[in-house]
This record gives sequence, structure tokens and C-alpha cells, in this order.
Amino acid sequence: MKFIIISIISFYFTFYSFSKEIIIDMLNKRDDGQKMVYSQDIAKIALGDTIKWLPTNGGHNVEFLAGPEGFELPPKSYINKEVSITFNKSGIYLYVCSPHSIMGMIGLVIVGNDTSNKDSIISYDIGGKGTRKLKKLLEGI
Ligand SMILES: [Cu+2]
Repeated sequence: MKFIIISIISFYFTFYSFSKEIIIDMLNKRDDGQKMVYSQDIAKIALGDTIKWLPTNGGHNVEFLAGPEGFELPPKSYINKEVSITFNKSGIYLYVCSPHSIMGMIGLVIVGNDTSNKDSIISYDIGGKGTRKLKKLLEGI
């Protein structure tokens, strides 16, 4: 019995220690001088990881526009509210800040090093600076 309990506990820690939480800030200005921006343009994470977006500066949110096939787009987050999403499907995800997407406030999440849906993501027309930035980011991966 003792052995079984120890096995269950060690399985629990083995399993959960691999899942990480990554923090991304919503910013008016980043250290590199870019305005209306997330703290990371591209977040490369492992399957099962969670990203938590923090409303570090006001007026921003997180709205998912696209992801790998079968991914159900979550409802867009409220302005000035923290949001957490766990990624259980590998591939590229595209999200934007609803009020600032055309100013280039966009981000990509790449889960499990899987870029197989790159062509479908690159065709997404965000508008304005958002579209240009998306192409630039995807060219770099
Ligand atoms: Cu914004």
C-alpha cells in the first residue's frame, strides 16, 4: 500500500513538473522602444504549458484569431484583465490585442516546435501594421 501511494505521488510530480507557466505582459512600451506590444512577440512553449497574460499596462486584451486545426478559439479576454490559457495541441497560434491589432500588437505561440500550420497562419489578414508584423515574424521561424 505504501508503495502504491509513493508511486502515485511521484507520478504526480513527474507529470506536473514538466508543465510550465510562462508570463507575457501587455505593454504600452517595451524595452526595445516598440509601442503597443506584448513582452514577447513569439512564445515557444512545450505541449501542456500555460501562458498567463498580465495587464501590466492598461487598455489591452488577448484575442485569438487562429490556431492549429481543431483548436477552438477561446472568447476574447476583457480589457485590463489577466488571462491564462493552457495549450494542449501543437502548432502555431495567432493572437492580437483587439484595439491595437492594426498597430501591430500581435503575438504568436508556437507549441511543441510544430510549425506545420504556418501557411494557414500567414494568410491571416489582420490589417495595417499587424499584417506586416505577422509576415515578418513568420519569416523568421
Ligand atoms: Cu493593446
